[in-house]
Formats: sequence, structure tokens, C-alpha cells
Amino acid sequence: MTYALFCTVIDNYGDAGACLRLARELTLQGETVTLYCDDLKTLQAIALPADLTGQSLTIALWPQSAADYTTAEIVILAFSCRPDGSILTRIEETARLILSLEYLSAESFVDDFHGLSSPLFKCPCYFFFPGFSAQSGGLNFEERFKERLLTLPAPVYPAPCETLKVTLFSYRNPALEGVLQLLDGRAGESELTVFEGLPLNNLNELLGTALNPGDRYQNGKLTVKAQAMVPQDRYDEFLIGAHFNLVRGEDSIVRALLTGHMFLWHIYPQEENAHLVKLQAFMDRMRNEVISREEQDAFEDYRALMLAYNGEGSFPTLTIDGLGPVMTAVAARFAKRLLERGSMASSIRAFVREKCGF
Ligand code: TRH
Repeated sequence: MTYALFCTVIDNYGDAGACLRLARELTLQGETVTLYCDDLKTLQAIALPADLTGQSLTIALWPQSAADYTTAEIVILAFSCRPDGSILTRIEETARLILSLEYLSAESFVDDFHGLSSPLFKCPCYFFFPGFSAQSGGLNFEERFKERLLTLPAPVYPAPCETLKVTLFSYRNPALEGVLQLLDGRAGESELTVFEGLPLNNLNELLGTALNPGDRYQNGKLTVKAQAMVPQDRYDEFLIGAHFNLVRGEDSIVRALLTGHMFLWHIYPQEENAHLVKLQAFMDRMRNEVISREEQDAFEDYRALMLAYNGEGSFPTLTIDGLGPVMTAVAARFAKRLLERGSMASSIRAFVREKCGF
């Protein structure tokens, strides 16, 4: 089938990143996809070389008029974006179905609203919610990423005397200081790969350094490697190769989760602390799905750490090497379960087949 996926970039990389992954995977599953984006520069910064050659999917600049839009059977409007009037009219006249793709959340309303029809347009339209549960639209990953993960040995947290590999991708976050102290408390060394932009600026601020991408810095047992942005699949490899991933928006948390290593999520801040509700819902889901009775105390320490990393409450008294083995086992179990639920692209295709009646 033909798909048109519309994406506007609000800020950062997440909107473009999530749409790129979805468009790529739909294409790999046999669909013909055009991704319309209003910020090709952001998209190009993280796209894979194959995405940009036009061999697999078509990436196009956000259409200015109906003449710039190639009609498609299925139209996906990501994260509440809306094309202008004449384009929308054209879509309503020609599309079989519109999907309003929503943001990822572990909150319970997702299961209630996923798949509901929307009166927004003059052609059939449905809300499509990605999510963690079997009733939701699933998580946004490529089948080949799943296959790659399934070939790997189970994630292992290193012994206290061994080097701990950590990646850092965050917004500005003074609470990173607490994590640096945890790393400092280890007997062994820690190697922190920090990505350019907000994460590196934040770390520079905390360490009083002026590191640029490519620089390396040693401070006692901590080695910092400042890393330039890389295409999405290379970023995935960084996450796979680390023991502890500090990630931020909705796309990188999904990747970190699926690798099965311990992680901290610096969640995208929202007004009235709505992000903390979202974070707690995520933690509750994880607890309800995979935490055994014996793991409950460690998990509540982990929750406190997660909240403190997001500026809520103080850092709990713990050692990262005490928490690491338990939380790695938990994360690996959760990852396995989520991978088994299948990808959002597969879920979209099944949904479209059902609604279009074939
Ligand atoms: O960039 P983000 O902060 O995006 C955010 C969130 O998605 C948020 O929900 C949204 O509303 C807001 O933007 C506007 O974080 P996220 O979602 O983790 O996306 C980062 C993307 O960048 C992801 O696709 C991974 C990719 N990436 C690379 O491809 N290469 C890199 O080197 C790095 C560090 C990231």
C-alpha cells in the first residue's frame, strides 16, 4: 500500500527520529512510504545513509500546496501535526484512512483510546497510540533491530572492579551530578560516552570542562569520551555496547529498554510536571510486569534514583554496583517481553488491514 507520513519537528530529534524509524520499517515490510518533514536538516543528522538515497523510502520536504503532495492510501499524521487546508482537503478526498499517531505513554488511558475513531476529518480516521501493553499500538522498532538483539548474549552488569561503560544523552540536568557521584563510588573505572549538544554542554558545566566532540578527559576513575552525533543505527550500537544507558526522549528510551541494559530516563519535561506522571506510570508498568517479590526493594531504590535523576526528591543511598546486577536482570526480562509483543509498524499494518477490510 502507499503511505504518507507527516512529521513536524518541534525541537530536538525525537519527532524526526521516531518518524524515520517508522517510515523505514514500513518500507522494509513492503509498503511504499513518503515521509514529509518540515526540518530535513534534523532528519539528515540522524538518518542512515540508505534512508537518504531514496532507494528504500522517499523523504520529502513538508508540502507547501496540494501540488507538492503525492496522494497515498494511508496517511499518518504524527504527534498532532496538521498539513495546511488545501493539502488536508486533498488527503480527505483521496486517502482510505488517516491515522493520528500519538506520543508514547505507559499511562492506562492509552489502552482505552488506542484505535478509537476520530471525527476530525471527512474520511475515516483513528487514534493510534504506541505503548507498552499488548492492547496498545506497540513500540517503534525495526524487525532487524529485534533480530540483532536476539543474536546477542544476555546483558551482564560488570563486576565492581571492572570498567562500567555508560552512555549519556540527556537534556540540561543538574541531577547528573548525583550519577557522577555514584560512578565515583565504584571500585572500578567508568567510561562515559557523552553525546554532543545538550548532554555534553551539561557535563561540561558540571565538570568545569570545555570538551568538544572527539575529546577525551580523565578524572580519577572516570574517563569521558565526547561523541559527535551519529546515524541512528550507530547510536543503537552504542546503547547495545554499554552496561548503563542514560537516555532522554521517547525514541531513545525505547532503544535503551529493548537492549536490556540498566537505564535512566531523563524524560522530556512538560508543563505542570505531567512528565512525572508519565514517568511514574512507566515505572509502575515495569514493576507490575516483571518485578518479583525479592526484587521489590531494589526496584523501589531504582524508582527513587529515576525520580531524583529527573529532579524529584533526593538521591537514595545506594551503590550503582549494588543495584546494577538486579536492574540489569530486570531490564533484560522486560526487553524480552516487549520485543515479543511486536513492532508498531507491524501493528499499524494489521490495523490498516482490519479497517480497510482485506
Ligand atoms: O531528541 P529528543 O529529546 O526528542 C524529544 C522527544 O521525542 C519528545 O517526546 C518530543 O516531544 C521532543 O523531542 C520534541 O529525544 P529522543 O526521543 O530520544 O530522540 C532522539 C533521537 O535521536 C532518536 O531517534 C535517537 C537519535 N540519535 C541519533 O540518531 N544519533 C545520536 O548520536 C543520538 C545521541 C541520538
